[in-house]
Amino acid sequence: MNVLLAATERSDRADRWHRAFAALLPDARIHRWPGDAPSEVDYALVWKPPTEVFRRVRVRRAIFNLGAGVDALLAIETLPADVPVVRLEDAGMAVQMAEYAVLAVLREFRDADHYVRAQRAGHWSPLDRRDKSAFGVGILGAGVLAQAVVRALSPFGFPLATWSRSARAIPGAEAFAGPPALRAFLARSRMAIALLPSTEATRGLLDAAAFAALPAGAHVVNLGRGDLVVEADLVAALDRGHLGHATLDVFRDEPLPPSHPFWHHSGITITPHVSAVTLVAEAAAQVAAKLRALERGMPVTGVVDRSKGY
Ligand code: NDP
Ligand code: OXD
Repeated sequence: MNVLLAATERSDRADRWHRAFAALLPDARIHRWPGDAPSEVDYALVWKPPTEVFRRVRVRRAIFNLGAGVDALLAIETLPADVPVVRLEDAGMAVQMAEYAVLAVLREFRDADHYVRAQRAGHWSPLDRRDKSAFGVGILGAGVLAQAVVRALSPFGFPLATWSRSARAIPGAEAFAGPPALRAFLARSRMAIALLPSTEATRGLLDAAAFAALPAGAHVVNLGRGDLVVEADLVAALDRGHLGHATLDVFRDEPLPPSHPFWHHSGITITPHVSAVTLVAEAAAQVAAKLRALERGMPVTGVVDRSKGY
């Protein structure tokens, strides 16, 4: 079996992927892009591969995306249309997303920033307890990662809701589905946490109209992809005081350019795409197990529906 590894973002990481797959797939010949790529392989294991990969190498069985989001891969015009694309599902990312979301929600609900500022100013400045029943947390998305966020937030007793393309019943969360339900979903979301993929239908979804539909003082958290948010509309909604805060982990341009206004906006907290990092050992084990299942003629989950874009 011939396998091509094209994970070229960082060479130290590519070495780690190579070692992990070599250990998990001892019968496979693992070729590295660009070094020793043959003209044909059975499987390709890729993360943000250059366009040239699919021009030079024919993939016969399946392409594994070494990440959960497939937007970058599906945007490659040379991606073969007839080869299944399989994405990562959880692989150690769900618990990380849950941690991040809980941190963001509790930081806001418990006024952590206020107390940091008060301590710095030497002020003893207790605030009234917030009304939890009025502190709706809405998660845009109801997939693998969103479900982990719902499970992690459930014990705290916030009114939880999800919004997805199709109706999804997740225990402990009110389910909203489809564009007609978006306004009502946003209107009850004091915190709105985006965990959507970037697709034709979701790009620019969080725009001026969406922000206006959120309650006054709302906090937007984007953990999905940067292009879900219309950046100028977000800054405008923060500047006019309708939105209280934004916590952003993903951006249209990554790394976020040094001159970008988000860096120094007092209403924005930034992290550098770390809400859920890909863990090489867990991810490689998942990919290797699916690859072996395909070799046995078994079906696998996580096959991307290209018509939906995720
Ligand atoms: P899933 O495919 O499991 O879930 C996607 C969810 O989005 C589904 O509930 C789906 O609805 C919903 N959705 C898709 N399109 C629409 C739409 N047009 N309207 C409403 N809902 C929609 O993905 P994951 O949970 O595994 O991952 C989600 C995203 O998180 C990834 O695509 C990636 O972009 C991002 N990500 C970010 C990371 C980070 O570090 N910041 C790390 C990993 C992933 P339905 O249930 O009906 O299908
Ligand atoms: C992913 C990511 O999609 O790292 O896995 O964002």
